[in-house]
Amino acid sequence: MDHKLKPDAGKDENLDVLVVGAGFSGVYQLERLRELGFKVRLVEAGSGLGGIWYWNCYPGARVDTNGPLYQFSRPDLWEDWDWSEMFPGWQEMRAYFDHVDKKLNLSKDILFDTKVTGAEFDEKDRRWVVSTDTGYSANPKFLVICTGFGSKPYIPPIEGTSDFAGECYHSALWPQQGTSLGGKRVGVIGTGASGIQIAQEAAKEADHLTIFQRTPNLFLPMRQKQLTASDNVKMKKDYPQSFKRRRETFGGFDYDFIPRSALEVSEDERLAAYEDLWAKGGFHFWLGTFDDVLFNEEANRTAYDFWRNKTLAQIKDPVIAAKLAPAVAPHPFGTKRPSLVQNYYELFNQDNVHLVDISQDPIERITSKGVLTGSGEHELDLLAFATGFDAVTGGLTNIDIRGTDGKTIKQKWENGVRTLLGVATQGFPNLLFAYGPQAPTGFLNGPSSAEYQGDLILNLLVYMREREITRFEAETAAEEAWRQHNFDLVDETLFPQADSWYMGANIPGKTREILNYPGGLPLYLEKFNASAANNYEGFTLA
Ligand code: N01
Repeated sequence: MDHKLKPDAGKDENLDVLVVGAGFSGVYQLERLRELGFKVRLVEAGSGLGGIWYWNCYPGARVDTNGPLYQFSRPDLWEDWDWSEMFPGWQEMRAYFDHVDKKLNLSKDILFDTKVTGAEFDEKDRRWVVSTDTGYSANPKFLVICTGFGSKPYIPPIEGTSDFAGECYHSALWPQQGTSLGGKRVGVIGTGASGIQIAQEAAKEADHLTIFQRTPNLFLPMRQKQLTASDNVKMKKDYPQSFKRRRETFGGFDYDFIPRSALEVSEDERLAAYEDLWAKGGFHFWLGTFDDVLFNEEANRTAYDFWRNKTLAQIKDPVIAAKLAPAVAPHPFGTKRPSLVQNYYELFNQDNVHLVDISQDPIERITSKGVLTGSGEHELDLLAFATGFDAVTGGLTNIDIRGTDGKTIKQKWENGVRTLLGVATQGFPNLLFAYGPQAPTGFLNGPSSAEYQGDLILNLLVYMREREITRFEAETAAEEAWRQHNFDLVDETLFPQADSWYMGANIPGKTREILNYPGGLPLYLEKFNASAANNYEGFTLA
């Protein structure tokens, strides 16, 4: 039986909370708010749960966190759930969300296929007036936006795109019914996590694959593993410890940086440590490395050199190898998210795979037949834009959310983001956001954020209810101080050197600034809890 609510044009007049978005954060909010006795509804633009895992159904879309940590920590949700792979694909993530839905009976409180288009704060009633594209509206006391870091796809304005006669999709807007790559001439623009995952699948079946690379990205070995029932039994014994450990680590994983400088150990010791991290796979070589690699250029260079040697060894053609792993690092290692690969570099040893270095051979335009670069026309049947997102802020600025002075969040943040503790912004009372800007977000495992940051949001709502407080608003001075704190932290690191989405630098015209809290989860929790312990210092409560 389909127990999903259908989109309707109804109105919810008496909600305590409206949650927007049914990814990890939104689902966590819905379940916990219900449990705490709030009257809550969730609105989701897609037809199913999963958020990023609903939209990103391109071939090869896959988690970059080892599955056991990429799930909710509640035992009743994992006790009878087994993972088939260490790094699950999007289909398995969707099945997982279905499992969670069945267990928690979430869908009965979710309006699917309903996109929130606008929200305005009604000061008189101290309620938000929320509108959607289906006519459904709501007047909740609080609005909790969980649209995530990647809900606004970015398609660069390349001349002629609409002339292309073949299939053309952004990675995050892939057709839900799928499309075959077999026997086709496939082109992929963009070599971030999405681009290389599509490429790895396309190289298996496509007649020909052309990868358009602007900047080499520094990928790490995933070390995928198929999991048996007994692997799952074994892993489950460790789950409680691993989940507990997340709170103590920078990225919400069950491992952390080595508390030593890469430069204070002997070369042999350093190489042995790097070999070990490399062999472990996943993000170990990034978030489990020496603790100055992301801070000190010389230390970083040792990681880059190691990475480069490992990478060059996988590619036969030295000209291609130099484009994928150049002698001069395109950015300090780890300052762009180092996506995980299964066999990406080896693809270039195949006859049907071709790399176009568009930094040297730029795209002139897209034609009806394919992509025209200086060296000629690359004819294609399918063109994938894996060109990323207006990340971190796009999910919020995309909605016409108007605050007390009638201005939108987009207008407020035109010259830089201002938030208090990465969950609220002045002028927008009773509005909270999860996995958004100036919170650990892109540095943090998604489910860890959903739970840890989620609890901070819930605590605030409970605190207010207990004291019959009906309005909160971030204070200007406090959010300026939070912004400065983010800047002070990032200035100590190498992150500002990369044109990454972490820095808002992947979108032309976007303010270049750190968008993800660079202090790690423990410090973030400490700062937030200090405000909470001081009656939510920095918020005006009324
Ligand atoms: O996007 P990206 P993504 N002309 O921004 C290129 C998560 N994720 O969707 O580097 C030509 O990383 C751009 O080039 P350059 C993960 O957190 C996770 O791949 O700017 N090219 C770059 O190569 C990830 O970090 C998984 O020079 C243009 C690419 O497009 C985040 O999502 C899977 C261009 C964009 O890379 C984003 O990843 C997928 C232009 N005009 C995504 N504009 C998992 O594994 C941009 N590019 C869980």
